[in-house]
Amino acid sequence: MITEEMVTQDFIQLEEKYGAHNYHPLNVVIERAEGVWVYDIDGNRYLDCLAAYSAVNQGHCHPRIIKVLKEQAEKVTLTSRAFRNNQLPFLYKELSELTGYEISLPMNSGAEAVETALKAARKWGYKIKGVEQDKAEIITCTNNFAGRTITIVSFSTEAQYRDGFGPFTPGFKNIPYNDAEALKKAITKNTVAFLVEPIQGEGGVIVPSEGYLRQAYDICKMNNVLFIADEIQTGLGRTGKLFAHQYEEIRPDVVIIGKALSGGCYPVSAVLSDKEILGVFNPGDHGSTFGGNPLGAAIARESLKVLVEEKMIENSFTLGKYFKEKLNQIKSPHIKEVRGKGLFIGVELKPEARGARRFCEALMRKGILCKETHENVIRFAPPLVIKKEEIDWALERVEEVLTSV
Ligand code: IF1
Repeated sequence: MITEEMVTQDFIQLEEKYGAHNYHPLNVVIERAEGVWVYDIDGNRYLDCLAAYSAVNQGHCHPRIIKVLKEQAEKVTLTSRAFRNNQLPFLYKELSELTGYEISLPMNSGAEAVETALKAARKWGYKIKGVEQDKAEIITCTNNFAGRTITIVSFSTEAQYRDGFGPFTPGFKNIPYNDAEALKKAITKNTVAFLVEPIQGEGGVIVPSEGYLRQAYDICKMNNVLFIADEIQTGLGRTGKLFAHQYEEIRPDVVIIGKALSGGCYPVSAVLSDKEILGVFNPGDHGSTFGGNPLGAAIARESLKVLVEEKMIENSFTLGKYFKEKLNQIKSPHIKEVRGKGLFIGVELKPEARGARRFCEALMRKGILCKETHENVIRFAPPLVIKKEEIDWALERVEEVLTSV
């Protein structure tokens, strides 16, 4: 019976009946969200400590972004790239001015931007570096997460993400994360790129050793190999800087962004680079129906503006440090390690805690929404607009759960 009076169970049954079961969500049915708070159909309020995997850095339904969404939606939403529109040129310009990269290529999902970067790297390898046709190799790290397409899961080391989806795309070589020596050994005359997350998100908020990204970057430079930073989750303020790679004073050849590029209001992703690399694309080489559409471009422009103007990056740095310090002070028999940068924090539990899921369920009952990653890690990644008193509110409950469950 589909009516306004449906209860949580009714929504769950509809999903179970008519939807593919490719997720196992917590049983909370969200109806409304604003800033760091989400509200379920019964009016219960939860602090969102996932922020849609860092797609909602600016906070849910940011008023300035919603206003632009509404205004643009009443003008024109999609022109296709067969014609031009009056929003995309400004997004290009503002992305270049903000990030220092000469040009960008807009797509929709993060995976599409990753695929775009991989295509650019291969074509750059053949046309500029001079690698033999169809011999290009790209090095990636174990425990990576870069999306769900067949090519991307071809270099995943997570069995479940690959199971049943073969045959896989050749030309990828995996090395251990945080091991510069392994990178040096893996490079051959056919290597065109190294794709790496500055902090591995899904891998369990794995922060590499100080200097790792710099060493890897230098090795790439010495071997004329493109250093590609996947900043889809770590970028746009999440770790307390505009990009997580900026903790190591490097300038990747290519930076991939997505998620918070649109403040969670529309799928917008992009590949940032310079003319030498993205210039390998000629008209007709690559594209997407929605890539660079005026609605997404207008939303992305405003999302970047509020991120900077409302000092969300600085807030992530300051309150992330505070959040992590306080989490470290919790005396819990379950905590193995607290790690992360800015408001990108992972609390790893000991194996005897028997997995993070039940702690996330207990936190949900106390009004906090988190998501476990890789079994034993609770990820705390709230919107970057969170206030200190909201973190204190959360810490009280996190301490209760981690000392009582
Ligand atoms: C799911 C994970 C996070 C990403 C990085 C590319 C992409 C992602 C570093 C692809 C996307 C999302 C996908 C989403 C859950 C979430 C996720 F748990 F899957 F791994 F964040 F950690 N690079 N991550 O994190 O971007 O195509 O999704 O826009 O698949 O359930 P996308």
